[in-house]
Amino acid sequence: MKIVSAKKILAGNDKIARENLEFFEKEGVFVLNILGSPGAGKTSLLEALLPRLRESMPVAVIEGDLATSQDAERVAALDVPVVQVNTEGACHLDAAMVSSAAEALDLPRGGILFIENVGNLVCPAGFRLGEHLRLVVLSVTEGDDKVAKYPPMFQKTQAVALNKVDLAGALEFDEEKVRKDLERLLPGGRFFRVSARTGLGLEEVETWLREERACRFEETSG
Ligand SMILES: Nc1nc2c(ncn2[C@@H]2O[C@H](COP(=O)(O)OP(=O)(O)OP(=O)(O)O)[C@@H](O)[C@H]2O)c(=O)[nH]1
Ligand SMILES: [Mg+2]
Repeated sequence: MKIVSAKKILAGNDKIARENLEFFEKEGVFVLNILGSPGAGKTSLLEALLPRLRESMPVAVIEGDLATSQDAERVAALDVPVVQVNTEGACHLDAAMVSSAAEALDLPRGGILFIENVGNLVCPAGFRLGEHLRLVVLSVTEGDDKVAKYPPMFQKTQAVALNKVDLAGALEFDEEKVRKDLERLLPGGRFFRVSARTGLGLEEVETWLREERACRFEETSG
């Protein structure tokens, strides 16, 4: 009987992810991997951010879902280049899928490529895609215990956006608890309070993205 260890599969994925990152760097593309539960508001956040960002830089999106092209259609409605990956059952994107999708995409050279991962708070955490940074979208409707209960997702990101804060008043959501759990799991990580619906907090996310891109791709003069 042949047994393939998960470690070997992850090592294979990491190798392709490194190649993806090299390719994106060569092409001048800053890449953000967006993760979070189904329905957290990943696509809604993109719909709110893309029109703001593309005023000054090219943007593009890779959408990951088990089935349908519904999220890609939402992005395409904004006239933003987009490729939908259907994982046909897989609960996360992997680096090879991103490599194929990038080949099919009009690359946003000098701008930002967003990758919306499959909605899932577990599986996508272990699979690097070739991204520069990760952003986990957590919504108040999921409950304030999710950071503590799903640690890998929150340990392997650089930033968390707490979304749907416009609904917080209708829920018993303890934001202090979430902040404390994050300080423990992700010390020094960025935290944004946002509402994709009202636009609250989006300016901070936009500024963060611009700065993170600039510090990697824009040479400092003087
Ligand atoms: N009130 C409120 N609703 C929101 C907000 N952001 C998203 N929603 C709603 O939440 C639902 C799910 O949003 P999506 O953006 O599709 O979530 P998603 O994370 O992309 O979902 P998957 O791709 O299926 O994982 C939709 O009905 C949105 O209108 C928000 O900030 N406030
Ligand atoms: Mg979505």
